[in-house]
Amino acid sequence: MSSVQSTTTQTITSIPLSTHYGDWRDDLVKNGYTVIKAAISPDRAKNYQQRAFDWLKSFNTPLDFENPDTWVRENLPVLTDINTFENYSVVHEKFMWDARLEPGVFDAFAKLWGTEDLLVSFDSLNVTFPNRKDKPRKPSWPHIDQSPLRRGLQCVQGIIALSKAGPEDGSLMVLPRSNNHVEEYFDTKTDPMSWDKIDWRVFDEEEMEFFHSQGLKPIKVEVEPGDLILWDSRTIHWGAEPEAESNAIRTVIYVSYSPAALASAESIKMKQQIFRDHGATTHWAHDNIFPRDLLAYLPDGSVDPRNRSEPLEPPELTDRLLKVAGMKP
Ligand SMILES: O=C(O)CCC(=O)C(=O)O
Ligand SMILES: [Fe+2]
Repeated sequence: MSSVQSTTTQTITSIPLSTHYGDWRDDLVKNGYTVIKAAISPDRAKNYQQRAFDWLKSFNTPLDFENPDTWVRENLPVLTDINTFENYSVVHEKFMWDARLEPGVFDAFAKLWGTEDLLVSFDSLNVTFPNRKDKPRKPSWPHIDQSPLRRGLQCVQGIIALSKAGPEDGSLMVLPRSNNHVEEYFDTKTDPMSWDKIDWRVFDEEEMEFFHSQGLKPIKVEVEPGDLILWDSRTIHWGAEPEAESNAIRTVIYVSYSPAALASAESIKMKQQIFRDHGATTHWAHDNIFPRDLLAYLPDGSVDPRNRSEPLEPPELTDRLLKVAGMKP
């Protein structure tokens, strides 16, 4: 881990949103999540998926997208246990920036926040192969990406779907309306001394009972390529791996924008350093800026000789890119 500390400002006030917009913003506020259909055209989404696959192929392993026998760790660059790629500067590859900057994605967040003066997260790529032969399916991992110390809506996360997700496929699971119950849960069922500053809180099965007893039930967010899922970081969620019947290679890019005005000078400075390093940070864009490892480590702890400190194909540094990256006021 880098020596740079994370920035976390617990004091910022929550972002007020109305519940009477008459569009998807109402669902986001009420249910804690929403899906914007075809934020990107399906053809463009398929093209991004192909570019993600080309990136995986650039490591010159026997990986073959048509042959499930080759869907094993040895044939893949280092990935996390939630099937995300965040090293090798992938976060700053042109295809990742192009997807983030797609007008349908940018405009959705601009509409949500009522401003085009936004910052974007430097977040990862997820490629999840169904029925991996070398790895058991990860059980559910319900969590939120906001500390109990922060109150109200402070971050809206996003997933750009580049593959289809039907009932048997890998996708985001959400507990609708849990965004409106987690604070009550923390206040009535937990000890404030246990509240951590980290914007990450996992719920075990027993804790989930509280929410189930309020009638909340998890659902899988089904999507078509090009759909944009948005959710409140306080909504309980997890990424579900594909079931045995699935043959879809789940491919998604995480993206979150928030108003630049919410970022502290310290957060901007940190973001700029991470951008120069071609590094990745958290799901958040304006705060909770935390550098992820720049180096890719193999399971034995050694640095992957395939490590890359810059993208294969860098993005064009347009005015908009530099602004949302925090490099230009
Ligand atoms: O991959 C997913 O669907 C969920 C990942 C996640 O928890 C997140 O992006 O915050
Ligand atoms: Fe999450």
